[in-house]
Amino acid sequence: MAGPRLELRFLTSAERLDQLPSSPAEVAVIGRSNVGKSSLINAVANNRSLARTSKTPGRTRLLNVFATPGGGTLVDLPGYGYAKVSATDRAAWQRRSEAYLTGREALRMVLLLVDGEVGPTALDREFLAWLRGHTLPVTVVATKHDKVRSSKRDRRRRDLAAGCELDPGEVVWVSAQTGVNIDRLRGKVAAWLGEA
Ligand SMILES: Nc1nc2c(ncn2[C@@H]2O[C@H](COP(=O)(O)OP(=O)(O)OP(=O)(O)O)[C@@H](O)[C@H]2O)c(=O)[nH]1
Ligand SMILES: [Mg+2]
Repeated sequence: MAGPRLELRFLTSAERLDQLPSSPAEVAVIGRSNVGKSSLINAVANNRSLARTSKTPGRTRLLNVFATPGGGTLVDLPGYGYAKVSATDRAAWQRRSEAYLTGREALRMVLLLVDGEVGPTALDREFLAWLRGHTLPVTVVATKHDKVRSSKRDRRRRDLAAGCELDPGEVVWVSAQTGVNIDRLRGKVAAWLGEA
């Protein structure tokens, strides 16, 4: 594959903010369960077996941390919105995620993943509003570009962006499967991590 490289290796899994390693710069990947967070990390790193992906939603339960040779980190956060999760687990997810997002000093960018075929959902919009309310830096990344027919993509892109209160050009729409726009996103991630 052409374009910039971003070398990432698995560093650790943490349950809480205070268990995370120190980092000079961090990018967090967050979104609905099954939206394609782990697949996206693998695509960006060009390594299919880095982050565990699954057809079963809710597989990623910990904060999985990946690091570049320069020390910058990428964090794969547990997904939200999975119907079969108990109210107690949901509350725990919210508490942990909010603690992480508001307490992580190294955080340079939150990549909010939205399913390109269906999103944003009500929960995505709620979460985006919460991020903006806390003035956290956020980039909306739409996933699963390959699942929308090319004749429908312009419309879908506009609707998705409008649902996020963004201009269509502000949303990066990728596919972990075909690699569309992965180079572009990789370049951005590298810059946020101070690798570019
Ligand atoms: N067609 C297509 N399928 C994708 C794409 N990205 C992910 N998927 C599929 O979507 C499912 C979920 O992908 P994951 O990467 O495990 O999703 P996740 O957001 O990490 O899920 P959790 O860890 O459960 O929150 C898997 O079956 C993937 O193969 C994509 O770009 N295109
Ligand atoms: Mg995952």
